[in-house]
Amino acid sequence: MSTDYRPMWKELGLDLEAHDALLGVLGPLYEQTFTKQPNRPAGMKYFDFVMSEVHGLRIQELMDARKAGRKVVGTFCTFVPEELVLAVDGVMVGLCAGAEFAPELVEQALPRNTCSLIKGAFGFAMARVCPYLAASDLVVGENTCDGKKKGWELFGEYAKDLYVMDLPQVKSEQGRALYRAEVVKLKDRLEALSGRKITVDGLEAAIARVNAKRSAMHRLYCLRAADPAPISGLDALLANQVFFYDDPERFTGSVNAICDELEARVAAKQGVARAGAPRILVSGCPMAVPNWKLPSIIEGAGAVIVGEESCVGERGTQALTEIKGSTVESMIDGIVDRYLKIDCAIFSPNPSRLTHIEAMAKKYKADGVVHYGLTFCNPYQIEAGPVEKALEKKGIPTLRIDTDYGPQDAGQIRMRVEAFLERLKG
Ligand code: BJ8
Repeated sequence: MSTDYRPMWKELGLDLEAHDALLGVLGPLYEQTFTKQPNRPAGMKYFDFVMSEVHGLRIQELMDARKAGRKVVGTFCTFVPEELVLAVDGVMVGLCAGAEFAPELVEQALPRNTCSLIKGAFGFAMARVCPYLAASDLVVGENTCDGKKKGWELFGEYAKDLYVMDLPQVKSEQGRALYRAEVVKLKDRLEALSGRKITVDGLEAAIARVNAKRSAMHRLYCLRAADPAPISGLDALLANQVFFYDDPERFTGSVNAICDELEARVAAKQGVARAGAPRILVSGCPMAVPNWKLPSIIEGAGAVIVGEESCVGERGTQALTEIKGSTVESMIDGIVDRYLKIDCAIFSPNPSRLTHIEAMAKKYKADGVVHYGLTFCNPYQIEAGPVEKALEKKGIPTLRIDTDYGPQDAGQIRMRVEAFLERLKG
């Protein structure tokens, strides 16, 4: 970081010593994971810059937005419609949850058998090291899995203002009605927070802005179908992660610029791995920054990841929001329809997720699927069994990895991944 942001972090109430310790780990981890990859697209320099300033310049921008009267809304789930936040001229950001921090504090509040993602969110909050949380005027939680649902009852202590959306568990007519009512309640809450009424024009423009971000990602995903793959899974994951932090227009422009470069690479048959390298689709729990453990192991073993069936990936971005009708009410219907296509494992039953995994495996010519479950994540770990069985039955080799954020099992995972790649060769 080129500027001294310590006064800003102090103003935000961060624990400067703990925050320094976090940055001291994050910087070298990023260097070691990303910058040494061979044949990286030149456009990834933008993401290197974003990551180098993820607690600096971007936070400064959020503070400037707040000074200009805009509201910052922090979230942890892809079910919170960004369109509504943008329609009140707000800024939406994903909150830190991708690393373990201050476990001794966290385990005073949460049981040990809580997933790393929830523990991570609490660790960053309790240790006061997440500037995104500190800069958020409102945090929107959501009743998805039991861990998050009960966690929100405690999380309010660490947020300026916490609002919890209810979510259905079943995609039925009643489920849709419940989600729609919750979207309307959130709209009312955001209007009250910002002092701005959502208009037809404002909502239409907001939908177009979020769709543009998603379309740029769709373009990137499609290019990964090429063999040799023009971009690594790690770099594509990074773009998926930055999706939640960056200014929407700047992000869209940067991803489209990378896609221009990747198109030229595909035409010239240039890739990040050799043609014929084993191609892996990763499916399962979301991977928030800096959770790069499993992709590093997979690509370090000589495979290339060609898709992420994940909320930090194609599950989160897969459908565009249709601009329905010409009233705010009808556009809300378009938003509800789009978000209810997200195949999160908290839904029961959840058959469309399997259909999506199969379709992605085919589209990106994956040789195998690695299913990623965070330890103690009941929804994804329970769904992993039937997903594995169904994929194997269709001739798609599948490896199930259940892990947490810690490095202790990295060696064991590496061995299992290597054995899986041997199986793919056979
Ligand atoms: S829409 S996947 S972002 S809920 S890993 S906290 S499920 S115990 S993150 Fe998610 Fe929204 Fe669904 Fe997507 Fe619970 Fe599992 Fe932990 Fe999880």
